[in-house]
Amino acid sequence: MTMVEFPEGFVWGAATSGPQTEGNFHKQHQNVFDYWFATEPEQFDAGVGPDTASNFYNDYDHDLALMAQAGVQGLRTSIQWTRLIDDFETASLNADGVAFYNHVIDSMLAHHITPYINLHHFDLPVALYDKYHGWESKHVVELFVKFAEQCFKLFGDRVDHWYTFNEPKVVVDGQYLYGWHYPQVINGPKAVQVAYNMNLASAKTVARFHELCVRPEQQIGIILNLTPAYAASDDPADLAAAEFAELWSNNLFLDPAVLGHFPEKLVERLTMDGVLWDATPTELAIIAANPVDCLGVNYYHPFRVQRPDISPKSLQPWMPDIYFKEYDMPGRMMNVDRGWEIYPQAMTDIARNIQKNYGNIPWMISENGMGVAGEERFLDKQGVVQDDYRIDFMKEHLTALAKGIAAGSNCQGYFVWSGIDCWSWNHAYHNRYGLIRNDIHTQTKTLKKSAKWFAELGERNGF
Ligand code: BGP
Repeated sequence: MTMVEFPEGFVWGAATSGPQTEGNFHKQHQNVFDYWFATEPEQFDAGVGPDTASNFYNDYDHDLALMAQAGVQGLRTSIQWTRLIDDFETASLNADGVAFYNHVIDSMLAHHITPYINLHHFDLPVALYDKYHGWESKHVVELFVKFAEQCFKLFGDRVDHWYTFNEPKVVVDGQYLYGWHYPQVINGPKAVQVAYNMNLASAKTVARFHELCVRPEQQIGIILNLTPAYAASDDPADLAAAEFAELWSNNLFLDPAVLGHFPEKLVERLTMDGVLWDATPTELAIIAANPVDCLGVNYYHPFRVQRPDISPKSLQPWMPDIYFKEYDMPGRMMNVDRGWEIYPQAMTDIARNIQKNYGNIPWMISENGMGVAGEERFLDKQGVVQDDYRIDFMKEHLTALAKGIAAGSNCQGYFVWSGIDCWSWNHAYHNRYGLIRNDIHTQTKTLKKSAKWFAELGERNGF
């Protein structure tokens, strides 16, 4: 009996990204992660970098065939700027890159997998960091739009669903605040400018998209990691911390992308602190005139916060942490391998927030999934990973999502992270997320138990 049902036409998909799957075969340029691995391999789990990843460059047709078997109806992946473009200033094309992405898109269509193409997944070309300091520069904004324009012209005949960025907030946090990602700059005011420049780049890309891709079914969105900020208690100091955390972590990208303007309270606060971004009236008018058509939401864990324990003056230069501190809720359910709290209820809260405050814009879950270490432990005699924990994780999150949809939220799909075990940023291959196992020593790929479950989920449109 089907107990949790989804609306007709709901898309059951998977998500991956270029830098985490392709491998660096025939790639002209390095992105920031390629460069970081080449210079500091010790920053990556077991010293494993993205050079082979899951060998998607060579194995894409086979991978897509397996994903089709796992019931994947749509695949969200990304085009690497460093693979498609030869000269970043002019956006001249790399012939091998063009051929590769053409083959991948054609192969997806041949396997009845709808392409959802994202243009940036943390993978800034390192040359643009060296020359212009990357997203700190408005010139890089212009270069990104030129790259996007090439993608629309080359692949817009077959691709209807596009995204400007994946999790731009992670670029702000990882590259400019907390040192998780190269270039490990720790500087709040620069982070603020980077956030603004990425919002501007997204709006300019949306504008260009609407000039070039005019079929009514063509849409462009942005993918945000919308983690609701929950206060540790009802104490006014904790509530104030959660209010700022929500503005800084979610509304900073969500409001300009969907509503066309930055949240007033955040602008006031940054102005008071003397760290507001440099923006011109013309740029703000571009942001106002070019909201996205749809949203992708990545959700893994909640963001719990409490009052900060540092005085504003003690942090120089400015850091957003003067307003909040992360909080580990006692008794929380954990994914111990990844160190993330498991809290499915947030799916309902996200759905409600989009419905209530963002005009019920069409959206989908563009990533959700469970990363587990040492999955060989769960191989059965037939060599199938018995990943019941992953099935349970999806069931719990889908149940909470279905509640939001039943209440009227316009969620149109669920894309699991990930289709096939892939390379992850700092953690390399430590945690596996795939519906399909990848033995990285032999590059042998096999369906896990969750893949079969996922295929049934799509057939029944529920479970
Ligand atoms: C998201 C990224 C993905 C993926 C995922 C899992 O933030 O968009 O690229 O990596 O997180 O996280 P991790 O790989 O760090 O375990």
